[in-house]
Amino acid sequence: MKNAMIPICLFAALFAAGNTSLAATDGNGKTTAPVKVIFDTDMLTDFDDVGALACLHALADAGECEILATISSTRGNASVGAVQVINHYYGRPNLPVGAPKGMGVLGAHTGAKVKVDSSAPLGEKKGGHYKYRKLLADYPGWYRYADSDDAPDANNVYRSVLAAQPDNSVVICSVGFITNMRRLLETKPDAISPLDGKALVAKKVKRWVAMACRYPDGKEYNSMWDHESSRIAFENWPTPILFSDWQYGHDCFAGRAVAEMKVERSPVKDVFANNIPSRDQIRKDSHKWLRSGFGMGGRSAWDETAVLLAVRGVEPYFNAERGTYRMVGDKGDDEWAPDAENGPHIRITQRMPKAEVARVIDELMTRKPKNGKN
Ligand SMILES: [Ca+2]
Repeated sequence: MKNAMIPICLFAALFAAGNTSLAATDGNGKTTAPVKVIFDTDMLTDFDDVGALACLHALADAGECEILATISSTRGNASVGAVQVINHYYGRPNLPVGAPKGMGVLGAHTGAKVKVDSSAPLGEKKGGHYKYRKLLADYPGWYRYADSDDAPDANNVYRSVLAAQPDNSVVICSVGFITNMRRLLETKPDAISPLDGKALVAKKVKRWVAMACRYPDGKEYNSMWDHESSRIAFENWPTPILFSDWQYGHDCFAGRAVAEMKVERSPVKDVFANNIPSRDQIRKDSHKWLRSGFGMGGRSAWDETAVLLAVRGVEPYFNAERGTYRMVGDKGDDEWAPDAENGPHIRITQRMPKAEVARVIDELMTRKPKNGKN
């Protein structure tokens, strides 16, 4: 099935009760099932990934979603270990984890040529995957894979989880590179499933929510750094894709409330407290900080908005435009082509004021884990 042939009714369903309302009950008091989510994160340089995973766990604690797996899109670093620390904090230490093999972004930053030496001293705060390696140093025993390369192949995790789920039931939420979606599409039938990757996705996945791309065109981190995978996945993905793009999240600031939480021991608080500039710093040069993705409310909530979209849907937070995001040229540029009738993609735009969306995100991120470590 080509993307352009996705029937309109599939898009209508994205806005219907059960997709857009709380999982516990919809607007009419009808009980709805928790949204089944596979979370895919780069957990590499930025830290809105931590906020996004915190939101997801809070929504799972509330019965609004079920987390099926938490997968890294980067390799040779502490990304899987950092994910496991957060999973442990929320009382879900055994969630399946995985990482890509053989392709995609490697090491401590996007241009890295070598993997992180997990046995090397932590070193200076600047660069070097510091914030995530620090989580592993501060929370020993809360993770299994200090090196993401030791984690299972993301393809096997995706295929096993998808094969075990009801048809048309899984939402994939990606807040990092697109590597794993491309690799999944290219998988062959195996002992896990007689279906190839594209057929398995078409059968089991309801929709893919991606934090990626820049409106109306340009370069965006998640879609740019493994742009070949982005191009292949966007062109061949057999379900609707919803985008929370750079344009939506960049001026939606969340996380200062997390940084200022009065809790003793929280990896979520630690990351936000260590990486958000002070109110005084912002006050002195707000334009400079805005260019870097910081505001009085905290950090640009690119990844957290994707989780909100994945679990609670478009309404009441967002408006939606239909069209196509596609990769153009060979340097990682993307562009949006509006197509209100037949576009296979949706990008969200502002409906509720972004400060209100940020408050929803902050409320989720600051919830105490229901069954976790504290
Ligand atoms: Ca991310």
